[in-house]
Amino acid sequence: MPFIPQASSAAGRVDAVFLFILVLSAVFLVFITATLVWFVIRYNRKRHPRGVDIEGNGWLEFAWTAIPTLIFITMFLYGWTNYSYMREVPRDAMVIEVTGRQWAWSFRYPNGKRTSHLLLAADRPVKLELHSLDVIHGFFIAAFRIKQDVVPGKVNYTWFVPTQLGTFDIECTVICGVSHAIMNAKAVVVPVEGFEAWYFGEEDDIPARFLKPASPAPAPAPESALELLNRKSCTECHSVDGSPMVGPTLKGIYGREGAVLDRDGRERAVMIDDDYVRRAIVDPAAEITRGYPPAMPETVMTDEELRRMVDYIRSLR
Ligand code: HEC
Ligand SMILES: [Cu+2]
Repeated sequence: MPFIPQASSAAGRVDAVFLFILVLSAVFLVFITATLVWFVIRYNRKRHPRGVDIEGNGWLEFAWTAIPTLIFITMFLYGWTNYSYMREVPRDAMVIEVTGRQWAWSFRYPNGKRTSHLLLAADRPVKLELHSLDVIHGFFIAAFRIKQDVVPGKVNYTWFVPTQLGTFDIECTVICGVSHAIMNAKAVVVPVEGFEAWYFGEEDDIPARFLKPASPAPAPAPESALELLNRKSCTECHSVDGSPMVGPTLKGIYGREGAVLDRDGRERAVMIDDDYVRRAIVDPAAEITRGYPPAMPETVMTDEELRRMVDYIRSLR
């Protein structure tokens, strides 16, 4: 019945409370509207040309006070028990640090691994500690029915048990700047063995095979350089066709001269060559392209991936 999968321990509870309040509200909407229409007809002026004073009715007043009070207390208790379930983190939950910044999410696991998507083991509880580096963001996974503000200077948290294998959207729900709409990531739920193989293995960021939807194609084609830029979120801020986005386009910049501001705000001319491109990706805060905000996040990548990015940008004449 739900349109979005119920993929976490919290989902069924949130839906149940929501449905309870929705049905109650619908019943009252019908009841009040019907009473209204009935009164309009029954006490029409044509039938009752003269108004009559009505004295109090003790039982009626008692009923319309007591029944709504009981209903509200039921709503509160039902909501509260489920809310407190969602606030009480089990002790064995894995704690993952989530960082929100304009305009990307990043994740840090207890063993230090950093990723740009959230890889999770099915049926294992996780606690997410939410940090913001700049403004207020909203951490939302619809399929898990969790949503929590991410506030600078404050650590919020949420927890859940992922109960379904699959890939689910992570979104930002607070208008946090021009590129708010691209502040997305994926939550990928895999069987425990797959998670542990990654967690205790060599790979740092989530390997591409986890992000691709399961396809019947027997031999997956090797990832193209553009796909690599997509997976690392580069193309959310950079075009490869010459149009400016949040960041400058990557087309045709190689081999030209560019103007940058260094950490002290001094302007300098640079030659856009391998070294410059490499620096711009690895340490984006060191040199800021003139005319653009210092919005580029640091990205986790292997040396091999970095080499392919630089090669690709060089080839975009
Ligand atoms: C959140 C947006 C964002 C993301 C994601 C992002 N960048 Fe950037 N990038 C920018 C902005 C803004 C600038 C210009 C300001 C600066 O230099 O930091 C920039 C500058 C650059 C430059 C220097 C361009 C020039 O003309 O001087 C390169 C090269 C670059 N980015 C490559 C990348 C690559 C490769 C990735 C993916 C690993 C990436 N960027 C991810 C926003 C982003
Ligand atoms: Cu945001």
